[in-house]
Amino acid sequence: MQKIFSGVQPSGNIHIGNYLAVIKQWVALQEKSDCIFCIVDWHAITVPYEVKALQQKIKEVASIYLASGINPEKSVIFVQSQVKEHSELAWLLNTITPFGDLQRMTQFKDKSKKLQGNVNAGLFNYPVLMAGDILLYQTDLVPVGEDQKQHVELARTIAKKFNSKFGETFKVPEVSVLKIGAKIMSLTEPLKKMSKSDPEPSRIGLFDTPEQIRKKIGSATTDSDKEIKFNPKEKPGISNLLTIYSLFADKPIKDIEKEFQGKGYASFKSALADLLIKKLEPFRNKKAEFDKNPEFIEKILTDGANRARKIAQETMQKVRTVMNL
Ligand code: AQP
Repeated sequence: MQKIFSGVQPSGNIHIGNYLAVIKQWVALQEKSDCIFCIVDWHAITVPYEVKALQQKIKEVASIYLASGINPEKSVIFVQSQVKEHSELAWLLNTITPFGDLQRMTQFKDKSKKLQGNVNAGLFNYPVLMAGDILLYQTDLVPVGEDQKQHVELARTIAKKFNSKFGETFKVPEVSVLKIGAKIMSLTEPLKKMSKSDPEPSRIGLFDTPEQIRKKIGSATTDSDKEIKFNPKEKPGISNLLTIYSLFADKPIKDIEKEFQGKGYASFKSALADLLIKKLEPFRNKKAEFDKNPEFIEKILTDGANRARKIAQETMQKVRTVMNL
């Protein structure tokens, strides 16, 4: 069976971009693959974070995985920092990763700009840790959003370099990025991607209340004319909303354009808010259920870490042998 690895950072409120581009794909993949879904807390601390809230954020990501339909009996769900081999492999891979390759990473440049130069070495080395995450599990396929594609490509380069230097050790993973929905844009600045770390009301969180959803969709940036037409270059705002509608309704964009022909933005936005309120209801309900029973999530994460650690230790044994460590 093909092996899948992917993850989400517990770095804020998980939004519909994270869900539509990635988590939704996982649910279908787990039927036919061996899946490992990680909560990548070591990545989340590469930028300033709220220390006291971190464990709560980790539990929230786990609730989202479960509420989306990830089955913990089939798939492994675990927290990165509970499997120490991730940091060990990252260090070793650092020694074969060219500095220049890391300097070229778009996400590093974007995040450095956001942090106005207040950047730590962890953020710079983030893609090497991510390569370690993927390669530890002999992964075949990594489903990610558009913004993480470059990092998976670097993981491929690192795997090939390691194999040629030390002998066949790692599988070289493929990347999987959706054709539509791989980059959901900000509601307030539709030329930028929706991001957990951007201020509200730029995103819809999976636990947002119906009132918040209606308000944010109502105030989402659109364009000066009134036509509901998909044209990301000229009408980025409405095109982004059409993409979100299409992915939640499982309907082609062309059909939605027809349905709202001549109806104007207000009526389209109201229908989109209704749809999101309905589709996100299970996330709110499940979260309330899990909040009442924290031991349930803790048990799943402990079991998951034990299963993940076993695979990771096997790979590390091979790595130490070929590197003569
Ligand atoms: N706007 C997006 N549209 C589609 N996919 C997205 N992803 C992130 N933003 C969008 C994908 O979601 C997965 C998990 O993301 P992450 O937790 O690794 O963090 P990120 O890529 O840095 O995304 P954020 O939401 O912008 O988080 P912050 O603000 O914390 O940096 C990844 O596969 C990502 O591609």
